[in-house]
Amino acid sequence: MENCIFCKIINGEIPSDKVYEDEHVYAFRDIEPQAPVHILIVPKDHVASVADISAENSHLAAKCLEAVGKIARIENLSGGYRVITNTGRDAGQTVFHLHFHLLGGAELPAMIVRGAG
Ligand code: DGP
Repeated sequence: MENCIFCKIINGEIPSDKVYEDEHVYAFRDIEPQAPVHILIVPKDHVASVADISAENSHLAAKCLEAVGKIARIENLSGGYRVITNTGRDAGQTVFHLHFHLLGGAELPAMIVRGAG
């Protein structure tokens, strides 16, 4: 999609530190890492967010989630990791191309989904 920064990364217009790629998925290191390992896993086809997942495109989200375990093994995240997807303004989504943050490599700090921590 025109003017989508992640589409430009996927098609090579903008450089990225790629960690994994297959037919449907592209994964690269986040430019502002919030953990020792912080990878963004995105579908190659443009979907704006979880709110836009439908019966027609849900296989793209599934392919991203299938890639999570593979990438975690590549990155040696045997101690565990967190997967986050921000959806919409209130959640802090800044790039409107569906992406899953894969965070790990250390004990992660408390976040809202972890309750009192
Ligand atoms: P979110 O706030 O959930 O929409 O996360 C967007 C993430 O994308 C944020 O952690 C920073 C990252 N990001 C934005 N622009 C670039 C870029 O050009 N390259 C890379 N590698 N990451 C980017």
